[in-house]
Amino acid sequence: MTIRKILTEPDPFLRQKSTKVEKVDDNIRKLMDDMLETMYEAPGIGLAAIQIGVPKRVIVMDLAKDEKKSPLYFVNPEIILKSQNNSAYEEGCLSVPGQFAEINRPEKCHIKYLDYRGESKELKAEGLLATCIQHEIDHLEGILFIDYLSKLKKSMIVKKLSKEKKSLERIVV
Ligand code: GNR
Ligand code: NI
Repeated sequence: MTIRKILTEPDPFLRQKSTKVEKVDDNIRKLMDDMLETMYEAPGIGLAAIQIGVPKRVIVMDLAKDEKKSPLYFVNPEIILKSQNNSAYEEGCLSVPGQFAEINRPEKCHIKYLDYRGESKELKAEGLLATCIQHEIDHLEGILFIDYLSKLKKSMIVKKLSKEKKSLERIVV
């Protein structure tokens, strides 16, 4: 398994729409293994393939609070039902480092996806699981949580991240 670099805003790659996986083969499983290791190392509770520069509809997650790992793998996830009522959750994103904001999303959702073995599955999600799945599926469409903020708040965050990136580049070069 390999730890891969996580892309951060502003990076045009993060705005790309990811494409459907035709078949869950060993290459896709290797991608999921790398994503999981990268996510644990970050650390984060979810990661979409586009965040490591691969525009495929693949997501990994692990919401376990204790030491015991319980990885979740989602290939070609689709939301098949959303609850009418929303709930707010303080969100963060590995591609938007150091920034957090309350985001409103449907409280519950049902999704359909392929698992690690390529088998078709359905899942009823609520709470943090529902929030995280919707956050990750947004990544597959090129959407970041800061897109839901006011223009002003979003532009302040993007400006800050651009500055941080520029000063980092200066050190690296
Ligand atoms: O690590 C993460 N935490 C988190 C917290 C609240 C809502 C969503 C998330 S996902 C985020 C990791 C990430 O950026 N996934 O794309
Ligand atoms: Ni994210």
